Amino acid sequence: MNATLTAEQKLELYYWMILTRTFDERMVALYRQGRGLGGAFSQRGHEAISVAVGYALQPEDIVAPMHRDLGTYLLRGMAPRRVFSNLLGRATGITRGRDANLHGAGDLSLGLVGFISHLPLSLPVALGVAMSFRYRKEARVALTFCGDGSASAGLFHETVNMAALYQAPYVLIIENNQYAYSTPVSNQTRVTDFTQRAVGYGIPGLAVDGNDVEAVYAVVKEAIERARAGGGPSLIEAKTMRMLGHAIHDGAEYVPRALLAEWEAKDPVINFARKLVESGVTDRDELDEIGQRAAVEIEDAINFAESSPFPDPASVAEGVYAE
Ligand SMILES: Cc1ncc(C[n+]2csc(CCOP(=O)(O)OP(=O)(O)O)c2C)c(N)n1
Ligand SMILES: [Mg+2]
Repeated sequence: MNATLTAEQKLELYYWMILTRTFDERMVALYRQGRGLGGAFSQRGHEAISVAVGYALQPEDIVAPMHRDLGTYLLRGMAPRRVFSNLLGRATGITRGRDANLHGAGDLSLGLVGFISHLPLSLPVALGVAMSFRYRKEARVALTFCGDGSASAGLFHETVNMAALYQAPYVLIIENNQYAYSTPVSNQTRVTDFTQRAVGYGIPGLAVDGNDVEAVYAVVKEAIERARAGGGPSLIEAKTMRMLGHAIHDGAEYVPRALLAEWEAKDPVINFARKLVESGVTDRDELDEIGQRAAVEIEDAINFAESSPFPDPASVAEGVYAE
């Protein structure tokens, strides 16, 4: 399967990467200024994964993202205005002010299953979706994410086993960002090579540099198309680093500074920009222009969100259950 990207596609990927990064930076700044509401989970460091996945999926596929998969939300067509409004608890947000982060924020018309806070419950839910595609003989794929920490939960094993047994059109990305809150991977499991788990269930397990958007795209695209063609599920471990704390309140003092510096040098957005220039795909001016476009879009989203109303208290009982 040929996953070669054209120059135009690479620039598109860069746009989504910088849009995701800019959204995240502005979100963090807003919270630090006391303009946020509730908690906020920075995805800094995860851009290549969430963007590549969003890019590799087809419109008919279904994805159940986690709390650090902002790029996937944006690529599915979730407008920055809607996401920012959600973070600020406004009536114009995805959950109409019911939740002030990305938890539960889905939209099935965009093929997005809302993130389920109880980890890793998105895994069996996405498997249910994949099984429905299989029963209906539809050439569609369900993809979901799991953290290095969530991969220790019992449901992870039950779900992967069942997906493998029934050869479900299912793709699972383990985002190994080295930490689960303050717990490093080495304190979580003796098997720190997560692809080995795939062996135990008889499905392909592939490791990929989660900071290389083109590499993630190639691996994920292949897994998606294999699943679509009836080839069954895949487990992909994308290695990256959570560059900030677990959430906005967490300064992550427990993360060695040297480790962060090591990963800072592998920044997925900066390195992709450099690669695009060095390989002659584009020049700095064009990248700056794309960055400007992203900045304008995000400022518009913030203005829209901050000037949007909070939900009417009288509507509190509306939309509590799935409609
Ligand atoms: C069942 C359950 N227990 C605890 C939590 C609280 N919690 C939220 S995120 C998190 C850490 C998850 O780590 P990981 O799976 O590695 O994902 P990351 O946050 O690193 O992306 C914890 C313990 C939860 N959401 N659900
Ligand atoms: Mg983690």
